[in-house]
Amino acid sequence: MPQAKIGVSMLYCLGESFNRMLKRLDTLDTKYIEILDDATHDLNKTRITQLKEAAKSYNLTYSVHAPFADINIGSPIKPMLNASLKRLKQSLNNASALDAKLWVFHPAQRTGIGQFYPDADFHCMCQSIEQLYAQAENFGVNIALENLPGKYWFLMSTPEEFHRMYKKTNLPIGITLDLGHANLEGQIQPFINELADKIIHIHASNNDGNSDQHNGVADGTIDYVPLTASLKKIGYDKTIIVESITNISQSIANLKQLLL
Ligand SMILES: [Mn+2]
Repeated sequence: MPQAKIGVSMLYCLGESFNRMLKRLDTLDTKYIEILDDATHDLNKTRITQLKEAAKSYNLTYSVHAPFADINIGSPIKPMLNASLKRLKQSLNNASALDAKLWVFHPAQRTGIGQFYPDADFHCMCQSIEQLYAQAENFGVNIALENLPGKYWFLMSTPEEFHRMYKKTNLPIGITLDLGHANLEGQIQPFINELADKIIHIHASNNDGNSDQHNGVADGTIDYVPLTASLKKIGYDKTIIVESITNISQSIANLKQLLL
């Protein structure tokens, strides 16, 4: 039986120093770790060396979450778009240096002037995706685009938008299915039904269906019992990362109990 690989994102300790986060790596009940290359935990040569040493000591496998603060791959303002792409390409380079198995990134966010340029953000995003994909191929890094909630002005909140992006770019790019984000749109099951073969990574948290709370997996309106049953049904054997900011070890334990 294929089994999902349960891991954890270090997002929950972003408010702590990088060194404090580093010390936590051997205390977690999993070997699959997602590092957020942003803010206080942004990567550099020294930190990559430290993380690689930790991976060797504790037998860890990394994925890297791209920076997302003030990043917009669909920005209509050229200097801003270029700054985003520059930072993202640097992060891809970091993921490659870290031997990360996957690099996860966010789609475009609508802007206050987007309504005057219908669809410009979508087309700009597709061009950015093409650039990032080419760069990732050069670095030998696998990448996956994440679904984000439409209510927070993001594109790519529904399976239809992913179908449209595939049609436009014709790239075999994978999806990171964020269950919490999909819950805000009532789209969890549609994603699993329509795009099972594209989902190569999952972010697991929970919420009340209204705001993106990143609660532990047991704390919200997502019922993980039928959800994990449907993941087993499609033979999902890739990574599922706890991306909550509370109840970390309980969430890992819950997923292990449901999936393994
Ligand atoms: Mn996520």
